[in-house]
Amino acid sequence: MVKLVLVLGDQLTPSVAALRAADKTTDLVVMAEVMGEASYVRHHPKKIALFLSAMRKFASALRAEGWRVAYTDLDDPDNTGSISGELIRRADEAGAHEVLTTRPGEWRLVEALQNLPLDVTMLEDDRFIARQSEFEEWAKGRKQLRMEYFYREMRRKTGLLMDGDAPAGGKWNYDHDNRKPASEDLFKPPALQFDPDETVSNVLDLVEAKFPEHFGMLRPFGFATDREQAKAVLTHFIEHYLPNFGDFQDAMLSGDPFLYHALISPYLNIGLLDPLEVCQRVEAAWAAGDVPLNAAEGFIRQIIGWREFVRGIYFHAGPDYTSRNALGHTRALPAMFWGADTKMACISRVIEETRAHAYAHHIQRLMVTGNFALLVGVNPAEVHDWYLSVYADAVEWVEAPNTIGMSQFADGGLVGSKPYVSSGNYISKMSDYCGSCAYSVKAKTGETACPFNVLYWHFLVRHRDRFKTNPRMSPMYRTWDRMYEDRREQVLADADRFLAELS
Ligand code: FAD
Ligand code: DLZ
Ligand code: SF4
Repeated sequence: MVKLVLVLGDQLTPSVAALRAADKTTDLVVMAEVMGEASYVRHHPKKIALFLSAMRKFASALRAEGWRVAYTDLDDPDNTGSISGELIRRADEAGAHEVLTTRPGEWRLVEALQNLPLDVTMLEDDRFIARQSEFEEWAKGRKQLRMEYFYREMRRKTGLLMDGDAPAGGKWNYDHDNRKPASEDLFKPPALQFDPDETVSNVLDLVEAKFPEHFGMLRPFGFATDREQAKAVLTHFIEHYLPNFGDFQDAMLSGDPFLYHALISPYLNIGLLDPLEVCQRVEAAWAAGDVPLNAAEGFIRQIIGWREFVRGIYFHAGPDYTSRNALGHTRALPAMFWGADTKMACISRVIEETRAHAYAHHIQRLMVTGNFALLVGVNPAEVHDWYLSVYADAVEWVEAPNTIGMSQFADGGLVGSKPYVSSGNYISKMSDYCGSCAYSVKAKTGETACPFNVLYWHFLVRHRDRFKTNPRMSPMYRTWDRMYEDRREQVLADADRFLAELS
């Protein structure tokens, strides 16, 4: 009896679990471009174009390998508009009752597939270094789940940067070496971009016609959309950027949105690159003496540490994770996140880069937009929807723990031990944004004071009961308590005025 084999838009790996378990000679692969997935949040047009282009190319590659593929185009008149609808339609057409799937990366889709009136087998997505059961085993009995310890387990498991049982170079983590601000590098080759081929051009026309209202610039579109191109992006990174990755990982520079970052998260997340292979290539570059240890370790930690850790957290925490709101924040997302004018140069820069590229690097997401949303008390569900919409690499399993957890502290400390909040000083130190800002980062109070400077204290005061005993935050409360009374009143009044104007 024919089985349907579902391949979702982020499962574009020839060896994904459902394809491994299927029989090419009898089974039918189902892939579907559907409005439900393309618009459940208002995805950036570049993100939609990336997913649809890569899906079309992957379907062609499967056919070339001898698979039968039932592929639904977005504008197919019979398109039912949802993954469930397409599976039911294809099951009727093929006389099938059974569906093989690989577990989706979003609870929403897991639940939709579990509720299908078909016989669904859901296999674990094993394109990760840790199985979920390993994460659960590691998490069992721990009071706090911290990335650093999980990361060490993953180093031991993979043998990456290990010298027997010890970490290469003697230290597990070289983050302390990774804190330099950047200046313009005239000799840095630009990021690798690809001219749209016929498949991509057709998708771009489709996306332009169907999603004219979505925030973000569709063109120019230079994303990799197949495995070969994604590998070329990785090679470009290793050869040209990786040596500086560690040093400038936290830096932000107005003329250079990409700096020395890898730009590979969308390809890892949709299945065009494999995380272990990526790390092995980086390790080989270090072993060959081409890159320093702080760069190789810093990079590998992001993948086998953070990426694996947040995935474990997402499935560990359960389907209600995205509605958590530990700090009780209720403010609507300010219009500046969708491009409305703001005098804050840092926010304006990051939003413009996001609009243009469907990309911002980690520190821009965490310490500029995320920091601001947290300080002003935006409802974390709205912040989550925004991050899920605007970045090409956003799939919920990775986006939600980063947003709800790391950035907004809405999970009450599951991902991070303290909220990532800072005054303008951090942004000033790590970027060149403040030089062109209408506000002064040096001014601590008054009309022209950097809003981060007053909002930072306002946040700490609002949440004093929760954070005053946190050992990593109590020094800040002591600093606040030592300030003159009139200075404290001025800071809070300035913050209140800013917040009132924001509303
Ligand atoms: P690099 O800086 O070059 O890092 C290399 C790789 O490490 C990345 O490609 C990525 O796969 C991995 N990585 C680095 N940091 C993290 C992290 N914190 N969590 C998981 N993987 C990480 N990443 C996503 O892939 N999808 C998201 O939707 C996403 N949303 C985020 C939302 C917020 C609020 C924050 C603070 C971070 C988010 N991140 C997300 C993590 C990180 O910002 C991106 O992975 C990174 O910016 C991707 O760019 P890059 O490939 O150039 O990464
Ligand atoms: C993000 C996305 C988009 C824009 N479109 C589709 C689509 O048309 N068909 C599809 O199968 N998947 C799409 N995706 C990805 C899914 O929304 C979802 O993020 C992942 O499949 C979750 O694992
Ligand atoms: Fe941002 Fe403040 Fe610097 Fe302006 S002064 S760019 S608001 S950190």
